[in-house]
Amino acid sequence: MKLLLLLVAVGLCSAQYNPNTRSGRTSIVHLFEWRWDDIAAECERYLGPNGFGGVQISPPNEHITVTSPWRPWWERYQPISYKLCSRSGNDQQFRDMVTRCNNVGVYIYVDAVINHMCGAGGGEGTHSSCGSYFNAGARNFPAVPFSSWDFNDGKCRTGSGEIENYGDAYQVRDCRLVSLLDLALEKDYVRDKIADFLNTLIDIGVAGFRFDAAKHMWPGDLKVITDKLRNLNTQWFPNGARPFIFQEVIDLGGEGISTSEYFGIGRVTEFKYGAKLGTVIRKWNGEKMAYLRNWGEGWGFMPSDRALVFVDNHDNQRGHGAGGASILTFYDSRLYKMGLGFMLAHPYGFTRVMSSFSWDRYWVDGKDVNDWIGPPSYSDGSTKPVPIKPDTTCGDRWVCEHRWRQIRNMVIFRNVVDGQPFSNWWDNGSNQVAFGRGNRGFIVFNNNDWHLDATLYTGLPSGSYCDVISGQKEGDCCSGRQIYVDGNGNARFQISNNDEDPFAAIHVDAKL
Ligand code: AAO
Repeated sequence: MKLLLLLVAVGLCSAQYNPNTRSGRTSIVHLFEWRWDDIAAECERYLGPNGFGGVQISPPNEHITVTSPWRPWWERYQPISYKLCSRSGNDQQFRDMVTRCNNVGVYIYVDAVINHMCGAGGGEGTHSSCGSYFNAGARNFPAVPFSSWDFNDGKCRTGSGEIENYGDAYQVRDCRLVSLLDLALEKDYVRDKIADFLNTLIDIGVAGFRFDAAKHMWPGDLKVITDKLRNLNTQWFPNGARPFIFQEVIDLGGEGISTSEYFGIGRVTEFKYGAKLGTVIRKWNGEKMAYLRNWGEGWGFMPSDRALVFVDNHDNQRGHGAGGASILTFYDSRLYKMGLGFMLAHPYGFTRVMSSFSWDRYWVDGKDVNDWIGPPSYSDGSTKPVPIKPDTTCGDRWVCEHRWRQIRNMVIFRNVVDGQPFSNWWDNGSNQVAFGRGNRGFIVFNNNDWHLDATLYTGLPSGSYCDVISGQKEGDCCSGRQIYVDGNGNARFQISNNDEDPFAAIHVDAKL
């Protein structure tokens, strides 16, 4: 009995850190601004068959609509109510997506915007995605309902009512982030409204949440809210399964708030990861890939089992949020693929892949003034579907990084090596490095300006393997280069610095 209680207690403690992905699926993809109908189809035709664990979706609840003159992507971060109609689709489409994705073992993670409602200057009217009336000036959101009692206006102590100094934790939590009306999460009424919203999503069948702007909410308030959440829907998840929680807390060091304050609630975004990895792969500040030998906690990151990691996100790929110019994106595709390759091969953290839409960047004084541009859309502002071309890539401005062969195959690599230790590191003291994952996978990078020709110990069983970066195993054939591992586990790798992708990866499921 004691043992049972202990197991239950351990289960409860570890619960919100567990992504709930189906066994053998180890990454999620952020299908930024995709419509629910397209996500449902993508789960069935692509994500399920290729081993993706889940999808982070854009905020599903009612949001402001901004036409100035075109609709920016960021309107979805300005809630008007918790009704499930958004630029991505309505309530029925949302439910259909969750059911269809869950049925193929790809789970849905909701971007939950619960820190605030729309901006103070959002005006009055029904310019909202379900047409609900609101009045930002009067703090009136009748479709929830929230009124002026439910906001932090009286609590914030800066003159402007805005966050003025990120060194002051009180300002960051009690004042407005870029004028967004800050909800009073210490009020039971507000907490209950938010918990009701999240519980509705849980009952529909979602597997977890990204807490947007978690840094701007007191950890104690988030704890009370998460304690009100129900277990996941047992139609798809085990009895007692808790929602996966990952919190957006930007902590590059040197501010008033640190990520560790949030470990009691769930996982936390590790923003140092993409910022540092970008610096290393770009070889800025004297960084070299050889220094990645102790990547992870050794670089001052949070504990691996608390971290949600990514190369770029929807903010820092366009200069919002944090990370700066070092962040790698699809615009730097060659380096980007290497960054993703490294992240997906390395055991640190729970990994999220970004899937973007492109826009025409236009730099004025070092800032991209087109950073607001929304997803491909029709003249009435509604989002266009994602067309799939015969070569399996996406059309329009949908980038679909998750469908790039190199990235998709590394998502599979991570599944194949799941649970295996980081092993057999090699480097040339510069930017040629290699490492394995136990006896199941091995990866080699050449980020130097010269040829790599090295015989390395891989730890893999002897045989011929197909490199899943230059191609992949198709039946008994390999469409890319072949690597031969000898009876001692050694293999010769030759990677030119001029290769389309200067890295190679092999794993036991790509053995010929
Ligand atoms: C839009 C307009 C605003 C307008 C507002 C209301 O752009 O002009 O006032 O509407 O009408 C998104 C967009 C916003 C948009 C908003 C609402 O990004 O442009 O505002 O929707 O529509 C902070 C937060 C972080 C946040 C990030 C963007 O801490 O939570 O800003 N990310 C999330 C979402 C994001 C969304 C929101 C939150 C709001 O992912 O998409 O906004 O729901 C420092 C701090 C960070 C802070 C950054 C940026 O970072 O540490 O916490 O992020 O500043 O202000 C170095 C430092 C690093 C520093 C960074 C930048 O890297 O090391 O610490 O520089 O200075």
